[in-house]
Amino acid sequence: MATKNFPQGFIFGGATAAYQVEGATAEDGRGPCAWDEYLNRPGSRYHGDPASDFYHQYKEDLRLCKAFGINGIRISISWTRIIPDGVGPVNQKGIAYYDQLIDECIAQGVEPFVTLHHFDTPLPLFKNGHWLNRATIDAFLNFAQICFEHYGDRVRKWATFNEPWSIAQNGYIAGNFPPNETFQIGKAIQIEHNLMVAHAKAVNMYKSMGLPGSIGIVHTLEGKEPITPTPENIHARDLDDAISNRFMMDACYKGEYTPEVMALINEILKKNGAKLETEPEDFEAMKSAAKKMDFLGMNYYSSHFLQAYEGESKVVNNSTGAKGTSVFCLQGIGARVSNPEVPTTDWDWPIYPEGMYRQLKRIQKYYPEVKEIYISENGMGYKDDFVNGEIDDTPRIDYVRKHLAYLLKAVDEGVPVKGYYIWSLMDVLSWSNGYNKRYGLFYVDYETQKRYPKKSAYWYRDMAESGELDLPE
Ligand code: BGP
Repeated sequence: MATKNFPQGFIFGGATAAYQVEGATAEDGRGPCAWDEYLNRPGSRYHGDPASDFYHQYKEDLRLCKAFGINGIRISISWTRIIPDGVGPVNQKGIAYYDQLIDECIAQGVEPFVTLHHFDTPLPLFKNGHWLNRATIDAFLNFAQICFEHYGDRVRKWATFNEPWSIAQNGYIAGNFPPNETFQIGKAIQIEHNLMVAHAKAVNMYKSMGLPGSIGIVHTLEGKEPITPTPENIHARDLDDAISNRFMMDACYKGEYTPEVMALINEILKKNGAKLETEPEDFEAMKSAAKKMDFLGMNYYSSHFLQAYEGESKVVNNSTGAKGTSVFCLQGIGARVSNPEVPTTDWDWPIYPEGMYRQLKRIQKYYPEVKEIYISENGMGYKDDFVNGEIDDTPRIDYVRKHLAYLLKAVDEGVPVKGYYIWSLMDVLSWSNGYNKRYGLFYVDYETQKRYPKKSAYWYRDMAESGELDLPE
């Protein structure tokens, strides 16, 4: 089998997020986040406990990382462990937990990549308007400052936010994240902007503190392609690309909304009877932060195929793995349709590895300001079969291998990708699907919380140790 080398110093990572792995939602003074209330509502199919019990088992997970050649881990800090009400008194037990976790990462040679906000907004702030309320920005900056002060001596990679677009889209358009609103496209754009302001101010604060690490953001940058290259479908692609990707890439790396992208956003706003509110100081913060950005974290799972669409918004979320049940049509934007030539997961996510390469090349073209890129999430949701303690997840290996082959092609062409964090390190709670959608290198038996390496874990270990990818046929 032909092989290809990874660049020297490449990070072979595994990704997690606090709420999806820690469990222990009521321990040691942690306050509730929006997801606690949502997943504890009557009729909820699953809860934030036990998740993967990382709160207690992080040492075992880091031992497994080391044993399997994994030299980087994405973790996030639960805001309500540090500040239980979102604002106000600091919880020393929360501070101590992340102290120990970060120290253990370093002791095991597994570099922590720390995200400040991975969807888990404190419940009181959420109830008070979430990211539509600018007071949440100030509360976030206070939380960020505490984290930088406590952990900034040891953490070398910080991300302000995970996937602002998912916060906006899933919470206000698709309705499968709290607050479960649907088709509020104007609110979603306003939230994107407010998150960009919070991000920029946090970057500026970090850079004023003289700490030794680097800072960036994690965006979900799904590919956007016209289903057929008609001018109407290409325009639908451009609209979806603007609201999902380029609006916030502009904010982070150019420090402004470029006229081309803003024209597309204005078209979407107009067709949805909405208006964006901004302050002059927002742009001062964004301009200054853009020059200081050290890296981009890019999450890539899939690409969407766009068709022109003139009707009202309608969305059906496939949250159970019933293949072929998704619908996603947005007023003023377009319809995401299935491409018969592209396979999908059971949750209807198109599997399109070439899309990762195409997206990396688009970043190289449109955002030459981006100095370093980490693929901060990529992986395959799968209903793994557990047979006598063994898990043969060959489809996941194929998925990752194909994406990595395209990643290395982009590297050959000068795209500065420095690492890859598979989603996920171990099986975790899936926000809108629960526990039967598994992504991990390590299988978690949620009854016993015992970990079992999957076939993919051994494959990943051999690749990390050799620094070579066995290329797909
Ligand atoms: C990303 C999130 C992760 C993770 C992943 C898989 O959007 O950053 O937290 O959940 O998607 O998504 P899902 O669990 O919905 O399959």
